[in-house]
Amino acid sequence: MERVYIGMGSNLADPEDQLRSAVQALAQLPDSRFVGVSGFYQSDSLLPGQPRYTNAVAAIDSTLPPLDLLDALQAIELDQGRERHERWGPRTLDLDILLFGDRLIDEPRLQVPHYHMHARPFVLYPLAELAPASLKLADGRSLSQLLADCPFIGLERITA
Ligand code: PH2
Ligand code: MG
Ligand code: MG
Repeated sequence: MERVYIGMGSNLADPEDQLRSAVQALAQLPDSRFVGVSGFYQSDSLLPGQPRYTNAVAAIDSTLPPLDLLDALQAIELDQGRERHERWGPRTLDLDILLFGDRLIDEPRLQVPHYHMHARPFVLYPLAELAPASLKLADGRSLSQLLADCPFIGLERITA
């Protein structure tokens, strides 16, 4: 079993409900055990002119090969009405593999650790609810060091 952290985001069609449904779907993944989910956070989209996002991070333990997990996550995205028109367009559900054990994956369909996670408050703060502060990311910096460089700005935690 490897611990996998999954970033979740939605900015269409009742985002909180989308994330709750996604949690239910993650709990049904084969060869995997659901570990937990962070609180939900709202923030402005990185791209101007889009609705605000709701984000959270989930943790699972899994023996699925990474690309099989990616297929399963993309099936959940489609099941919840994801339509891919433009890169970074608004979406009902985005499920990103952030970390997969301590693996480094660089394949056309999947790069892990996720490229932009190191500086995104809507990824790092929910991740910190689930992962140890000593967790090392690919560049050798720990989660606590990354958080120190990533102020809690523009984030609003919306669940207790
Ligand atoms: N995802 C994007 C683009 N912009 N902004 C926020 N606040 N949260 C996201 O998850 C997000 C974004 C593309 O994946
Ligand atoms: Mg994303
Ligand atoms: Mg994505």
